[in-house]
Amino acid sequence: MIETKLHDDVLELVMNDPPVNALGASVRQGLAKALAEAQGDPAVKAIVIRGGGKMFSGGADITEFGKPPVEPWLPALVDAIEASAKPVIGAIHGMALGGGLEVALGCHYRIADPEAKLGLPEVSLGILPGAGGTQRLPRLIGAEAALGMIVSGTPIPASKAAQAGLVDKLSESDDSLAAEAIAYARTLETPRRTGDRSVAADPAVFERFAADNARKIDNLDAPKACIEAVKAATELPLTEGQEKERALFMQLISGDQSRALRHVFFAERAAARIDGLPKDIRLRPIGRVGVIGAGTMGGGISMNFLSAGIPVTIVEMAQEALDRGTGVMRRNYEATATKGRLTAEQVEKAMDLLTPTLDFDALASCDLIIEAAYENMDVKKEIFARLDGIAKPGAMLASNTSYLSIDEIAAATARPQDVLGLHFFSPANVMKLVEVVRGARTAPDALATGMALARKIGKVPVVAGVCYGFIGNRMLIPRQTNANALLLEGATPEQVDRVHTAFGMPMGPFQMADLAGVDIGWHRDPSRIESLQDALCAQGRWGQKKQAGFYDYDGKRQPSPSPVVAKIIDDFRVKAGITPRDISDEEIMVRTLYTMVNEGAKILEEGIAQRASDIDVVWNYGYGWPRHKGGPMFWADTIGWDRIVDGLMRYKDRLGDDFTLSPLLMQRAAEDKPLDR
Ligand code: T1G
Repeated sequence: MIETKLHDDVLELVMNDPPVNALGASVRQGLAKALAEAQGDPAVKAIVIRGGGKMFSGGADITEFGKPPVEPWLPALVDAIEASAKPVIGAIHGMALGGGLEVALGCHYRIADPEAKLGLPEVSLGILPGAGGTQRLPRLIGAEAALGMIVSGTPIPASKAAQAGLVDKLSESDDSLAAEAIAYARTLETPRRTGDRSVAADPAVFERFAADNARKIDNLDAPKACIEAVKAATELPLTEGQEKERALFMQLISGDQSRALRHVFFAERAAARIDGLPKDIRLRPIGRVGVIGAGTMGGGISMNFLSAGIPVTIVEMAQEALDRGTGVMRRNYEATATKGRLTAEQVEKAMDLLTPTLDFDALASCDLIIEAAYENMDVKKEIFARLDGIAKPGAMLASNTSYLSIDEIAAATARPQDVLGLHFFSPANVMKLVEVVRGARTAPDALATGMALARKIGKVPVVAGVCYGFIGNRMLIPRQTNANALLLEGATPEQVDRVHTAFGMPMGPFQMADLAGVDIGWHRDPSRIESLQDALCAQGRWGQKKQAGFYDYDGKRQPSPSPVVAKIIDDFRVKAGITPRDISDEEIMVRTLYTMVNEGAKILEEGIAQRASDIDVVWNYGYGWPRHKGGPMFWADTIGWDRIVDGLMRYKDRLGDDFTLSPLLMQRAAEDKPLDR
């Protein structure tokens, strides 16, 4: 765990606990022991602490949280490093995050590889730096800069850390870091303890910071605690400030929000695992990707691969559509460059990898072909039948369908083993989630390749089985059905949406319908009016794109309640003989959120999702479920499955004739056991 090497009079301590040198008990014990021995060793004049493998350290071992603490605690270890009578130098490469950076902050000096990143991401786990970070970082870089790092949780590059005074020296490179650290240590005679410093700040700094960030940190416990802890650093000596930090840390770590955020952290990583598949399964090489359709989805999908340096052949039926699609892609890249997140060269490099063509046969050179055409089964089957005769042997054929059966599409080919779903979420070049849909006959290596490729292009992939809507969109069905029914029974679009946004969703069902397009799935016959959607679409109320949907929109796409929609709803009520009634927010919650959880339990029972936490990942990354509530299934665990069952039973008569309670959900309520354990 801790490798010690004596270089003449400099002792090098190397943390070796792959993959991230998490500061688990054995690493802490090893560091503490080596440090203590070095104090009494006359041969040692200075000490260097370094990380083995790919980084300095990814922080405290999150898997230890919730278990009985094992000595030495991390704060005590950091204090011991700072108390060393001999100079201690942190040599940072890769990443120094959380407790890892706090170990470096306990060191008297810091040297870093120019490519290294330093950060305190604890806030993203619903906690705060609990090993002195909130007290030492402000003493090194000032309160305001420390607030920014700690409350955002975003790592900074070593070059910026050096400018800020967090890093004392930059090495020539990663390779020379170790040797340069030893040489640097020889130039240092005495310890320089950060804890001996003080830091002053106008109290108004903290109020202003909280006010400026109110919208982002509202409803969240950890950011507020971070601000309080950094403020304490400007008012208290180190030890008292550390006591304040500890108290805040202990409050946060046992709270629901931190439990939920840690759940999301591990759930995302668990989703990458495909049960039953060998970890070292041989992947198919993907040198070129073909995309069929240059519309919103096809263009967005293509951008993911181009940005990852993977050439794309994009096919359309007409030159005008092809030109429009490639034009949108270029404009998207240029917009990103305008924000400084891309250079002009990077834009050109990405666009140079794009081969737009009307020639369907050009797809013969592709290793993966993604169909992003019109959401119609006949259209898709025709395309896949045609692909079957063009694509090279072993090429993977994927559909971006958001609901339809991959098995039925695969049956249109003679190579069902090469067919899978890659369901991107709109806008495809932005949203992280990809549902990787495994057909009954999808080959394991094709599935594994789809998962690995999704991660390679920066996505969060989740395996889904075949059913209507897979995981996410299938759970939207009961939500939307009940939301529409609630409108007819007396609720308004804004009331239903407000229940969801107050819960923490970025938008409610009707705001989402207006954004995505009310006309999705509409039969396009304005004379046929059988539903609210039909009525709205017949009047051209197709959503934001038409400045009118469930809401009216001004020129800046700002929504306002629509008297026209209110009238449409009233007319429907009269026709259906419904007398509107007052509807409570609680009823809306049960009928639109509890029903989603019930559907999630069915998805789990049917094996459509591998595990409950995968369903949470889908909702976190595909629909903006508030991460501090973990995800639909984690949230149900938190509020209690019995409460879900009770709520659904209370409104059973209003949930529609085809509503059934998931047996798994009832079983968990009876046993009061979480789904995944
Ligand atoms: N503890 C335990 N396991 C960890 C871990 C950690 N800190 N970080 C990563 N892992 C596991 C991860 O679950 C995965 O496991 C494997 O390592 C590879 O991770 C007192 C209390 C460092 C940027 O928040 O952000 O310090 O799935 O796939 O893409 O103030 O891991 O293979 O079984 O993510 O190269 C603060 C969390 C902790 C950083 C590397 N630190 N980690 O990314 O690999 S709290 C963090 C990350 C703290 C102190 C407080 C990333 C990474 P498996 P990976 P990666």
